[in-house]
Formats: sequence, C-alpha cells, structure tokens
Amino acid sequence: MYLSTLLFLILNFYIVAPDCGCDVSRTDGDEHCDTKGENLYTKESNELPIEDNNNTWYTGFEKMVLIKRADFEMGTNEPVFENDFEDPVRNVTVGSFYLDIYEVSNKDFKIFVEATGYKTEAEVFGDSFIFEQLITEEERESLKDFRAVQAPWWVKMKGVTWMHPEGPESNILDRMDHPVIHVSWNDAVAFCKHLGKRLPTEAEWEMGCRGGLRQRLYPWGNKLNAKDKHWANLWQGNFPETNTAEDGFMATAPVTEFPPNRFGLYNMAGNVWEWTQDTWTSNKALRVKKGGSYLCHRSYCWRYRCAARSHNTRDTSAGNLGFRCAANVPYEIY
Ligand SMILES: [Ca+2]
Ligand SMILES: [Ca+2]
Repeated sequence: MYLSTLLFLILNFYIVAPDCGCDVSRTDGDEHCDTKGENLYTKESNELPIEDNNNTWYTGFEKMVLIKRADFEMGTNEPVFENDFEDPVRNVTVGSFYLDIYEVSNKDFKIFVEATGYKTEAEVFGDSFIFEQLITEEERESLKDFRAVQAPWWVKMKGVTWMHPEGPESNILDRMDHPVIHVSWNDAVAFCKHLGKRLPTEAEWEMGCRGGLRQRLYPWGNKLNAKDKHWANLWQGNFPETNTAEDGFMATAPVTEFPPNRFGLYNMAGNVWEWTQDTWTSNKALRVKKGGSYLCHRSYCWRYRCAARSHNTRDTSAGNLGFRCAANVPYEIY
C-alpha cells in the first residue's frame, strides 16, 4: 500500500511540466520573464529521466525517497546575502542517497526518546530560544534581559524543550505531526544515527530542495505564490510585528502540509530550518542550516530559497529549527 502510494506520488511529480519561466526580480520585486536564462526553463532542460527510475525507489527505509546520482547546479550567481556565500553557481556531483520526505515530527522524536531515553541539549542546558510573540506579555517582560543582541525578538527561556515548545506550561499534544523543534545539531545527529541514517550534506539537501529544476529560487519554481497559492509555511505581514498567517499557520505546520516538490519532498522551504552535516567555516562548532522557516519574510530573511544558507552552533536549539535525515544507499546506483 505504502509503496504504491509513494510510487504514484513520485511519478506524478516527475511528469509535471515546468512553468512558464516567469521570474521575480530581485531588485524591484516585479514579476518579469527571464530572457537571459530561457534555456533553463525548457521542458528538455528540466526533464527528469523517468525511464531510468523504474525499479529503484524502494529504500528499505520508510518515508524516504531515493535521489539518484547526478550533477546539479548548486548556489546562485545572484546572491541575496553575500556574507552567506551563496555564490557562485558550481556544478556538483552528488552520489545516490535517500532523503526523508518530511521533516522529523514530534511523533517521530517521541518514539526515539522512548526507545533510548535520550535527553536533548535544551533539556540538559535547561533553556532554549523562542520567538517572543509566541509567549505572553508578562513572560516577555520578565525575559527582557535574555534577548539575543542581534535579533531582539528571540528570547532565551527556561524550561523550553521539544515537549514544551513555549515553556513548561505548554505541550505538543495537538502538534504530534508538526516538526520537532528545540533540537540541536547534536540531537539531530543522535536521532538519525539511531535509525541507521545521518544528516544530509548541504549539497544533498540543496539537490533535494531543487527537485530537478535548474536554478529556480524555490522548490516549486520562481514565483512565490504561483497559481495564487501558498507553497510553503512562511511569514506574511510586517516582520517582526505582524504575522497575518495568510498561509494558515502562525508558527509550525504539520510536516505533511503544502505541496511536495518534484522529488516528493515536503517543506524543504519554510516551516522549520533544517540542520545539515556541513560546517560553516573551519570552525567545526558552526553547522549549516537550510530552507528558512515560518519566521522568514522576504523583507528580512529571504532565506527560503534553495541556494540560501545560514548557520548555528551545533549545540544551539530554537523554536524554528528542526531537521530531516538522509541515508546511504547500499550500493551506488547509476
Ligand atoms: Ca505562516
Ligand atoms: Ca523545512
């Protein structure tokens, strides 16, 4: 049952024709058609080799897709955040690997904790970072001195853990299908390892995000609200004052929400940031995260693009940061 559904999903998204190739200007915000890069948008250019993929989808793991060895264009030549080293475009060959279809959910993480007794770093340290609008006015007032200097809308709050995302009085009972949050890079590695998996490399993650499309901004193309729809859980309104939640979600959304990309992957952009294996610099404490979150808005954090990247220290946890796992294939598939 599961396999046939998965096959249907994957094949269905593999035969979706590319869109018209209209682009969103990075300078004026207007939509226009990109004539320079028109070869990027031809059907042939974005055709996926369906005939090569007939018998290799089964992973041995649940809820994962096989992404076959291929070259892809990583990064962008039009960086939005130069200090993030988004550029240049480079051809990268990525070997075959499996990637979780969904972000790891609270339910997944609970099963892991029950099996292992694992304690997250937020539990050990006794606190985690939370977006101030998700707590009460009184709590906000009492936590003034614990605001992040560069981003004062983040506060460090005691008793915040994956089970109590807004403090000791909160719980996740009605959010078991939402992504687990307040998990550090070390926690994510422990979870994946327990299942015989690992974190994706940044290149694997970005290849997954692009879903076989060349040099598009988002997993679904270049238009943020193509077909007048919301394709990801982001921030609508004025950041950080007003979140209209036009996409239906003020904070996290279930990991199964919003349309998947052509690889069948959900929420690669938005919902929660996702840890990757890679280091940001030679400092091993800093790890790359990808995809942006429900707090990202173009005016402030246009990092829900596939090429965008950011980082945190590997023991950091926050209310908009989660992960998904990757896994090695048992043999190289060409
Ligand atoms: Ca939202
Ligand atoms: Ca995500």
